[in-house]
Amino acid sequence: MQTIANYIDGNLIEPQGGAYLDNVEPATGKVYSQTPDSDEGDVQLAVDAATRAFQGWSQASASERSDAMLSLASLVEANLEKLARAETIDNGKPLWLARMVDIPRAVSNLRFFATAILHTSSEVHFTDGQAINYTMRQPAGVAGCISPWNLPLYLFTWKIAPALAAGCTVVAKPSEVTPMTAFMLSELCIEAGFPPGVLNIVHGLGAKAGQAIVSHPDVPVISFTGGSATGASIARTAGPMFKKVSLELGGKNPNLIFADANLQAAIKISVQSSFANQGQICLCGSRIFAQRAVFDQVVDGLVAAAKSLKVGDPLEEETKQGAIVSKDHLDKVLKCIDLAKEEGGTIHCGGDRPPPPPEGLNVRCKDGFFLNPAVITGLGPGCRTNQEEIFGPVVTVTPFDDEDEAITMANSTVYGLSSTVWTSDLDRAHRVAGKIQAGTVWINCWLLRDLRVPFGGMKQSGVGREGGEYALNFFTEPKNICVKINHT
Ligand code: TXE
Repeated sequence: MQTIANYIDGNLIEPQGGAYLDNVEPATGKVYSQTPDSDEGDVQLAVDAATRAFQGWSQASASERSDAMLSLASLVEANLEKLARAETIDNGKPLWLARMVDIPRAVSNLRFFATAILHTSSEVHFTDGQAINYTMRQPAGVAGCISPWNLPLYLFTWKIAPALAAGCTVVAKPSEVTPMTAFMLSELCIEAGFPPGVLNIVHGLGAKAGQAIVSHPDVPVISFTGGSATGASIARTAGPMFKKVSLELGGKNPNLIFADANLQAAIKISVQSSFANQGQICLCGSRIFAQRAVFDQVVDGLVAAAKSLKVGDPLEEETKQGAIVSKDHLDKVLKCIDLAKEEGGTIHCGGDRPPPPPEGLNVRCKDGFFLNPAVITGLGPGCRTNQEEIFGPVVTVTPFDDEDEAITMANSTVYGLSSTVWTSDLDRAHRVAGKIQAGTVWINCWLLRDLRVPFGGMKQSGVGREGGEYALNFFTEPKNICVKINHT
């Protein structure tokens, strides 16, 4: 059984307390590796190493930082197949998805920020002929980066890449549920000759290792992606310490389908936006609102497509839906399905476990955490099923009559992460997009990403924005320097 190590000051080391957590393969339900159960002592070692390395890294030229990151990116790319397989085993997602999205995206996150810093500009303000103000951007210090389990290496690199590029040194903690690819990245850092102490990876529980990072006085900047309740807890700790905090939290994203939309495309992409990665993407559209004239057609199309998605061994090429990430999370999603039934919802398909071998799952996966994707109707926008984040392969479909009603329903939750609008009316598309409370609105598409654009949420979906300059600005402190011009 493989044992994962912390990566501190350029070395792979055991947790100081010698304690480990079981790491389970979701497709089989079996423990397959051990993860450090790190504590404050391990975080202290990592912060010490990051603090020592800060001087050199923050003052290295942009091209030196860029070169180091590009070498790492090339090694990640060279190990794509190995990393994709590891991600699939650790998380339960289909191998083709890890191969096509997760690992390539980790490479592009590193490359994007490594090259972005070669093309920055500085602000200068001329003040009525009396002074010149110029703004320096200096790395904020040791950055704490805490990432979730749904897109493990993808979101881990989405945080550490801008932090490192900006000149911060990093203490990062991947989710204890999916630690493997971050561990493999630490091995690649050693192979790439990444400078010791610049990136430190501490594995362990959120309430222990995560909290130790968030509350550490020498970590002035925290970037977090995860659940809203955890985000609130982090904000409670970081607020009184006046830390800079970026929180990318949950969502309950609305997907509005108007009768004038290209329905074939709307249904095809809505199946992806509802069920991709087993519905475990913060950007998944979990509430579909369909205009009444096309409601039945949308439901029928979604149900037919959901039933055709092959649920099974994520290592098999034809699998479309892999395993839910953990037993705990599967139980949570199953409870949500029960709640939808209690609330009077009609389950058109899914919400149940696929049959055991020989009819359903293969023998390897008989104890895995699988769930058939569910399409639910008959629920109003205000019920718990339509208000609370489920974060699984579950979508509700609700009819609406006009634009105002659709917008009211879309905005009726505490979340505001993303939204999709399907219409062929250009005016309507812009009108509706302007009124939806969400950090991102996709029109006639979903998850079409550009790494330069602001990414994040309104309301309880988060604080701040990631992506492009937004992320680089977050990891730096602006300093204005005012130079008086004497007119003698
Ligand atoms: O996430 P947590 P969980 C949502 C989704 C899910 C719910 C809970 O609804 O059901 O959140 O998932 C670390 N101080 N999302 O419990 O706990 C933790 O170790 C510091 C949405 O798995 O928020 C992990 O590294 N760190 C989401 C990370 O935070 C703490 C993706 C996320 O874990 C901590 C995942 C603490 N006190 C879940 N407690 C998205 N927005 O993409 C935990 N952590």
